[in-house]
Amino acid sequence: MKTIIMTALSTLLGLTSLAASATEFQPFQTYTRPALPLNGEWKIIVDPYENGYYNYRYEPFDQMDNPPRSAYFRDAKPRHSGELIEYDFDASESLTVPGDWNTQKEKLYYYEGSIWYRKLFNAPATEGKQRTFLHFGAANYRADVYLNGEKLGHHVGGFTPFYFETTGKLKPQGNSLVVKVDNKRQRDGVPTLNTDWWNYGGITRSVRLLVTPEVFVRDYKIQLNDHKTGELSGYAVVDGAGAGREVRLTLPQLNIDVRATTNAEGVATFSARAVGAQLWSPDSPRMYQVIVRTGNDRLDDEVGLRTIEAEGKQLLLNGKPIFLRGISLHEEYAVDGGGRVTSVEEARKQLQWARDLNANFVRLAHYPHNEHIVRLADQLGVMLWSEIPVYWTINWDSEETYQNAQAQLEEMIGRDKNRASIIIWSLANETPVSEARNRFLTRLADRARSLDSSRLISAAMEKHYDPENPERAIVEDPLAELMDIVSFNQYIGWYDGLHEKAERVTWHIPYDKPVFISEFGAGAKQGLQGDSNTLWTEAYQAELYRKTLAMLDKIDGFVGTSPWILADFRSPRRALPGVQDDFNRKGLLSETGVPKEAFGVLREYYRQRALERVTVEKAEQSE
Ligand code: GCB
Repeated sequence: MKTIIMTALSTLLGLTSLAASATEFQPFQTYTRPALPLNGEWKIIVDPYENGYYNYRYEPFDQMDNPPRSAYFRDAKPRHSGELIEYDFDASESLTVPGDWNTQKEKLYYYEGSIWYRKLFNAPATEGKQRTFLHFGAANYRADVYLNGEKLGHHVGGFTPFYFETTGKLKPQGNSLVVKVDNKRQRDGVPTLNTDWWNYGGITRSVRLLVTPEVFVRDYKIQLNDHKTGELSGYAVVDGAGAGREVRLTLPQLNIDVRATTNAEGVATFSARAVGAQLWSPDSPRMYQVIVRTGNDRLDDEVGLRTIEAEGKQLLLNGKPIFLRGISLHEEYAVDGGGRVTSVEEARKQLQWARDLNANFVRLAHYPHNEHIVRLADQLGVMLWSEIPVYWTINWDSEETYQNAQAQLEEMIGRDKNRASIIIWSLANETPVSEARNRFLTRLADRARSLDSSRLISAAMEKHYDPENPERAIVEDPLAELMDIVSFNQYIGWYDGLHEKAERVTWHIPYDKPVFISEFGAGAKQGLQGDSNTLWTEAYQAELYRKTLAMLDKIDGFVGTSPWILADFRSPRRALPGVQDDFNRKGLLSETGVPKEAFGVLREYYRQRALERVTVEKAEQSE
């Protein structure tokens, strides 16, 4: 039985009302739209006590009818020599946007709290009824946004986009945009207090000002439903229109040119047939131009067409079995002391490292990464796993936490649903089994399926041992029933015995589903030589890779793996001086990109895997 069930397009139409505030996020496809970038230098005030936000009775200024000029978002200057204003953005220091604050100033390396950002800008020229929107790629973790002293809204969640309409709110010159970014970790947050990555704060992705016509194409989706017939379906969401508006979808290279009419929510649905389309795959990442038009608005994009299915224990890309030669990745580029990835070039470098490993698949851990890397993966033919930071010990009992996780899921899918490279949405990582957690993740899985029927759903689960046989590993979790692919992390040879244990362990995975090992690994300090039984040496890590890969090869239904991890990454949990120094050392590369011995082991394993597939395909062709 195919585990992908087509969901009626009508269930997608929860995504339709007008964009008003970031707290009611409706997807907005902005990447290919022209925009005024508001990147570069922003003035900042570091505010650990949130003095610019609360008065001395701890009452928030932005909830007062007339916020005083001492509120930092008023961006005030003394009007006369007797006016007391205890801040001054103009005279303050600066940070670069996009970017984390931790790696830009030494004093902010460990900072967790609020920083106020301020940018002055002139409005772009607009005509007639054109509309304007301020769009943020991401800010970690909570952002409160103010324009010319007025609150536009706020957004929670560090890795997904948000935006506000600013039509009628811009002055021709000298607009003051103030953003309070707060990265304090929260027990009820997503993620929660405890993770294994650096809590980089700041406006970490681009800020852009978009100008659109009064009525414009805010969002669209196109998907290939059947690789044999070329049947496509999709929809476009028109903002500012009610029913009866014509929308035109064109894929010129496929001679597709269809028209549809919006319903009362501004949604137009399409179906079409892609005759003779070349399907997207890692070997041939063919992209097709897409144009969605309404009135004088036009959204340009490029998409790959592919199907991905789980059938029994097989994973099928365009109907053919595929093995995921993967690697996990954090959104970090620590070369030259850097932190979060901020540019296309850095994202490209990360994918290039993955390709040097002969990988065809990358797990973007543990939160949605920047849009650059997802789009580059489309172009380069790298399949992706994208996940939300439902990690370890989220507060499963809190409805607010659930809504937060669901919003992040919707924002992730909303942004990236047209990217052929993404084949798996992952909902959670290493979460402890309980009734409350099962309920939480069941709801999330239902939501993900209702938004997107063209991908697989998974979650990184865990193994346990048979109480009667400590070398019989079992993957059994009620969550597995809900998933299209059974994925789990395991650390035999690191947190669980030494690498020789991998030679003895057998696996019991009682599902008729593909099996994916989403993590394994060992720490090694690049350059540390020694024997293969000594922890932290390159030799130990390399030996662990050899033994683990041999073990995984014996698992029935093994369709791929994304070992942990491509490059060493910062984590405050990693304190060991001289070895870790704030870095998780499970990278196959050092944080600056120098390969360790295990890099070569995995590269060779993947080379063989790729060759085997070519051999099978050749044999099939000659049959
Ligand atoms: C895991 C986590 C990952 C950690 C890794 C480790 O299981 O999913 O986030 O960084 O182990 O190195 O311990």
